[in-house]
Amino acid sequence: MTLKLCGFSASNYYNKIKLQLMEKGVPFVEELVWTGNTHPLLVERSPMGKVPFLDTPQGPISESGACAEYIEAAYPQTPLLPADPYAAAKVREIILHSELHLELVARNLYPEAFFGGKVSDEVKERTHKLLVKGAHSFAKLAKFAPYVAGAEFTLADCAVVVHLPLVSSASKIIYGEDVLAALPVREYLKKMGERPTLQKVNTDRKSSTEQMLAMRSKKPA
Ligand SMILES: N[C@@H](CCC(=O)N[C@@H](CS)C(=O)NCC(=O)O)C(=O)O
Repeated sequence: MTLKLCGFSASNYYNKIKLQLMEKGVPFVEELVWTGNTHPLLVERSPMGKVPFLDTPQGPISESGACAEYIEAAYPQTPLLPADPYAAAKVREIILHSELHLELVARNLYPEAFFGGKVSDEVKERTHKLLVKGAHSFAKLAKFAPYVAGAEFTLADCAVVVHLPLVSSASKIIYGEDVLAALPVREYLKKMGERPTLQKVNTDRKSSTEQMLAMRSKKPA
């Protein structure tokens, strides 16, 4: 059975895994699964109803971190984690940091930044403090030399290349300033944008985002 990546291409966590699979040359198929529902086909495979999840020959796996580790272990070709345990831990540290202290924090702003909703001033204020702290500490970990964890393309690139643009644009829209402005994110994204794998992810992301926004606008309020 070919590995199946389930979810939709507008999702950054989905794209983190899609990029990993393409960079490694692992054959996979995509199953379009939207979220925001309790369809048994979704929650039986992803208990939180989130995407992405993988359908493997042995069964489903949810949570992108668990999916990424499974792919590295099951498909050792083109490893995206260093063999050295310390170097591998530093890659994982960047991924966790970018998700726990940047992307998941910025996510509080998405309803207003991207979906025409409203976020309270209190949430905006608290989120700003956390984002500034997260960005400061991310700057201590990220190398951008030229890849985020150093000289090699790793799993950390698969994560930050899809998360950082969302953090930057949400903060620019809500606060009028980019909380990541002190980091060379623009140059990094430009360089990464030369990769055909990321170009494919971005093309699919754009059409999936249009589809998602069209569906949302048809939903009754
Ligand atoms: N911790 C999860 C986060 C995944 C996530 O939040 N996915 C979003 C799409 S980008 C989602 O499924 N949202 C729908 C929901 O939370 O119900 C992971 O790493 O896979």
